[in-house]
Amino acid sequence: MKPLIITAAVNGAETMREQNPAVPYTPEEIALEAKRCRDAGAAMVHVHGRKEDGTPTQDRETFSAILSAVRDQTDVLVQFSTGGAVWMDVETRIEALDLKPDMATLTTGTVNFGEDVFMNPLPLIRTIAERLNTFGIRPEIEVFEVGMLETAFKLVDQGLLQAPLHVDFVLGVPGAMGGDLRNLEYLVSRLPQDWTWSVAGIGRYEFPLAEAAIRMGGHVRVGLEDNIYVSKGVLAQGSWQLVEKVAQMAKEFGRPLATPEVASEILHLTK
Ligand code: KMH
Ligand code: ZN
Repeated sequence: MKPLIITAAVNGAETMREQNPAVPYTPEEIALEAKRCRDAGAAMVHVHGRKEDGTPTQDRETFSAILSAVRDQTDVLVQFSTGGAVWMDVETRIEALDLKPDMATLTTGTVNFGEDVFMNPLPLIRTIAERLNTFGIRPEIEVFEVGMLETAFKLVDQGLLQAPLHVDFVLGVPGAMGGDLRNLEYLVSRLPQDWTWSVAGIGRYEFPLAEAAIRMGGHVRVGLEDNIYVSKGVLAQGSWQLVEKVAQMAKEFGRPLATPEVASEILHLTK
């Protein structure tokens, strides 16, 4: 069976220690968590920058420290967020891309995000795509709504993005597409055969959608960015514990886990 890529979204921009004390903020904490996630079965980590007090930052120096700290600890693939936090402008969001992470996210549309709006108008999407192309970084297309998939198709047609793409379906954000399994099935049905996909179920949708992705031949993202509980009412001790749970599900289903090397091949990261 096809190897399963588990991505650990270890911190995000919104999850704070007040909600779960295990959220890593500093580069050293992020690196330690990345190693634990790798040991639990993750092939990639998705990272946001944080200041000492947890304030989100996309600062280049912070990302540089994160990248070297993680690479000192483990061979896990490192994916930078270009989403940052809802209040950041585009240049802030992409100022660290010249560090050439293994991958970076690209959200292809604007969406309600709880009480906020995650702004991604077309000119901003083009700016990020061009920057990714400049540094030869493969994007992970973040799809919170079906229109974002249409935009990804259009950008491929226009030559700004190169197929086959990897798409991460983020389902269950309040105000965006919900975590109903039928939404995932529909989105997957729209993908060209040679594209790859993962799902990030938000909150209580994390594990049901992970289970579906394992069964459907997709890949899985879990982590404290998306969900802080390992089971109903029980806080996760770290993203590694969420990874561990998905690794166990994969084992029971008979899907082997992708190493970073295998994940690089599946995601066409190897040049
Ligand atoms: N923090 C969200 C507003 C990404 O990492 O690319 C956006 C986000 C997406 O987390
Ligand atoms: Zn993120």
